[in-house]
Amino acid sequence: MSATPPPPESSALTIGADARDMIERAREERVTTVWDRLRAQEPQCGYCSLGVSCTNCSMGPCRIDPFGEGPQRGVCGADADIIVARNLGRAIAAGASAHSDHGRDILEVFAATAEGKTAGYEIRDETKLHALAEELGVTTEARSTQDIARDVADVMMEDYGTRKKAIGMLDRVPDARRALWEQLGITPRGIDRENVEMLHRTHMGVDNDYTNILLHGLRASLSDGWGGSLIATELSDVLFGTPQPGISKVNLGVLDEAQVNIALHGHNPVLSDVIVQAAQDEELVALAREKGAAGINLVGLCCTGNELQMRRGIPMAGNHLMQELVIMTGALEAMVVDYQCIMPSVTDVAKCFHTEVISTADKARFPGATHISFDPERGVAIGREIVRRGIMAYEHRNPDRVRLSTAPVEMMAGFSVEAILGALGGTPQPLVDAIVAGKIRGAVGVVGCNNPKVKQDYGHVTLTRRLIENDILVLVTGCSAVANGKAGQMLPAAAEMAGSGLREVCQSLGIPPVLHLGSCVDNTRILVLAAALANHLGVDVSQLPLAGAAPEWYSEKAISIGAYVVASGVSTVLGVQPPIFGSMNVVKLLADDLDDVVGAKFAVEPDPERAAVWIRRHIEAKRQELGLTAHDPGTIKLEDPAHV
Ligand code: SF4
Ligand code: MSK
Repeated sequence: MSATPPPPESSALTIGADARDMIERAREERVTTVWDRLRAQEPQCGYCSLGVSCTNCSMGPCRIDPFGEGPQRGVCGADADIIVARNLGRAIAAGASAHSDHGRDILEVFAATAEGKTAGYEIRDETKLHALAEELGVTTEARSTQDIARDVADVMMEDYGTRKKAIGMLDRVPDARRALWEQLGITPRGIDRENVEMLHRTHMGVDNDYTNILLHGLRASLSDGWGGSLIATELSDVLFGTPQPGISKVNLGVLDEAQVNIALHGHNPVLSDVIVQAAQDEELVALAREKGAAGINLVGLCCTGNELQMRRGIPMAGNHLMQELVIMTGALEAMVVDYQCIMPSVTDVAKCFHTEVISTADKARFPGATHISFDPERGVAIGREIVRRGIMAYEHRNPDRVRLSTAPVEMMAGFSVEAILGALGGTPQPLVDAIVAGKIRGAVGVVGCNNPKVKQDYGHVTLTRRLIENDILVLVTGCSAVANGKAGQMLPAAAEMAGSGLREVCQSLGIPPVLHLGSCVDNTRILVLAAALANHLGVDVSQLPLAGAAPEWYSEKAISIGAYVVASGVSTVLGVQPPIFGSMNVVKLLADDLDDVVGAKFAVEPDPERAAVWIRRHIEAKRQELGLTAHDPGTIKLEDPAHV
């Protein structure tokens, strides 16, 4: 038997000094991390990687031989096209459901707040509430905020289980795109409906046309992007405040050895917002001091962290692959989790330290964690109870086991669409002028997760850097925002890294060349901005010099995001291969034919340098089609022989 090869150097796994240090510590202390578990799984199943395995019924499981020598049909007769399309359709439905259910949870708290039945919540952005009410046809004149909020909640509830022909916020979409969706039969009718229908269609013996399944996949994803996720974003702004740019800090160095450290992890801001209130409670601060700490230090992880960072300036400890490593610092008293992207392994790592993992959502339980059930009627009291537990855990910290070696980095966060338009003087025209003049060639949303198959943050940071060097404005959300923040690319001073045109625009506005638009549900902010730009110019979104990228994606939510971005007219590059390559028909449909159907398509390119070339070519082609021929000073020459 051959000996197991040694694990790769930590520098091959991540570009972060903070992450490298903790990976090495984990090895020294024999604590298993995500990278170890990935190695233990390798080689991963080739059938599943190609998307040609199926477990949809008990006549299976079945698999199609990609080399054409073994079975070409499942027991029911499904071929590779059907199986790949069904698997992808179900992944879209799962991702869209996750985001949309998050939206529903916020909607329920919003509705209860309108009824005066919550503690610790209020309508913080009345202007936005009024704008939403007008958009949704709710009368605002001579009515109280509570009455308006109650009606807005009712209308939004209907978007989930509606009998209408279309969900409620589609008037933001350019007319040409709306007409196209109608013609294709992919206008989202109801959020729950489209996802339930996807599960129905992909049951054995229902939809056996891969094109038809995938068209419905676009519809399901649109119910997320223009429905559930958009509700999450809009109501979070109404309840917790619409973000405005502010300076915060990022990386593991935001943990403070002298304080009680509590990490807030997951996606939903409803509980974390009241924890922020509780952490300022004088009685609890006094208790922390009594226990010997200098105070209470809240830090964020993943998208709950993004929500808090952009509204409250709470520092960000890290993105997806940092969740085990933050416990490895030995300085974390409590990790409070809500849902999504929380590895079940965090409770195992926590056992090696004094950290208490506290789960809070009844739909997301973690064996080994303390469960404190979230109830908005007792929001503040629950927030206090959680903070108190963190303080009590501080007594068990072993100072000799604390290892914090990295200084935090500053970053700017909080660019809501309202903040961006505000910086531009209330209209997209200055942005349009800069694009027409060629100072800004176009804009790209670089979004999504980390994946241990990719060197952590390398994809996000490299792609973003090449784009800004080439005068392409970058909008980031989710884990990409954390990666770029850690790399120092999200401060106004980072304009120095940009090409001359983008640099000039950023310096005149005092903004970074990489703008933080928020959490994963806030990808809707990118959609809304793109639609506003298209409406301003009287064109469709697909005509604009825009692109999307998810260099390190891992989750089903990212598949839904990619699908709704493409269905909205923005071509998107994926850095991790999706499980579709077992069907060349599906690959051709998504990477080629879709362009003729929705004016946008997918590409897969693991190398961020080459992905930057693909995007540059795409953006310059869009500019040419619009007749924008201003001088192109880019550093990536389009005639370079790099192909995607
Ligand atoms: Fe096999 Fe068809 Fe059942 Fe899938 S649905 S497991 S391909 S028999
Ligand atoms: S947290 S969905 S790993 S971006 Fe939104 Fe990060 Fe992806 Fe989760």
